[in-house]
Amino acid sequence: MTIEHLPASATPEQVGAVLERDGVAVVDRLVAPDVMDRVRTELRPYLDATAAGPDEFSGRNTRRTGGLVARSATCRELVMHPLVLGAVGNLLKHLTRFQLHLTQIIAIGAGEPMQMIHRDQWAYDFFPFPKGYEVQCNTIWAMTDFTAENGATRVIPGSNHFDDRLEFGEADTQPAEMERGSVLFYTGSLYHGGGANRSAETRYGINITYNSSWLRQEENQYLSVPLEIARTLPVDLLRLIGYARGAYALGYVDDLRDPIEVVRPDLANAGLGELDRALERAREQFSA
Ligand SMILES: O=C(O)CCC(=O)C(=O)O
Ligand SMILES: [Fe+2]
Repeated sequence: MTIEHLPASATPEQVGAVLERDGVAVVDRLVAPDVMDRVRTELRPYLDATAAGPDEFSGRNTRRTGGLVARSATCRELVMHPLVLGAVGNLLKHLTRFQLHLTQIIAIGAGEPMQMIHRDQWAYDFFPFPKGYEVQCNTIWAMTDFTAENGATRVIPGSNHFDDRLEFGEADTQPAEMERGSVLFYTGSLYHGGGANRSAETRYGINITYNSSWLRQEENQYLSVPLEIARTLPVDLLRLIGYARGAYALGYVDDLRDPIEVVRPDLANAGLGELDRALERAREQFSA
């Protein structure tokens, strides 16, 4: 089984269908290369200041720079990209709501060995989710070209249907090669890992992931995005980073108040639904 590549004109339904079947899909050149240059310019001081990982899983020669919603206006556009929100919404359509899980530039340095092959949903203390019940959908945008040599993410297409807690080696996997500006989608159930970087250059990917609003976020968005910045963000994005109730009541504030009121008192009693409307707009855009 090979990694299916779709064109930038693909619909959320098409991406969602491939994800349901294979657990992985690449959309080629979804944004122009200069978008990736903008990200690099906005984040340069943070990228330069980030230390390498503390353990083998994080990568001792890999730097992970987060807080991208607070730090990069261009990353906010990637987080809210209509095809991404549409595809994630499609894969996770059995959920009342999904949220932003983490934002991270993953810079795999030259010489880094392959990361352990894993499922990202193991983050939830290895809870054995029923097969086919997806709780997470991930993206990695190629900031540099992704090649087999420089550490393109290694994936096992179709492994979303496998049993849990399996172990794999590099030979079981394929590199998700793609050009700069392309985006790799994969489900929380897909076996994958960062590739070994056997080149002389650093491989940069922008990992932006989404999960069920009834699970905890890996990156604490309430603390990563300072309130004074949160107050300047569009409501759709605020909802997505967590200022919304997950399902019926999860995350309310004191007297059953909508958490968005704390950031935007002017929206008191606005009710649920902005993210849903954002998804609706994304769908309309694609059916037009
Ligand atoms: O950087 C990559 O290609 C993948 C990294 C990854 O899977 C992870 O850190 O969970
Ligand atoms: Fe992962």
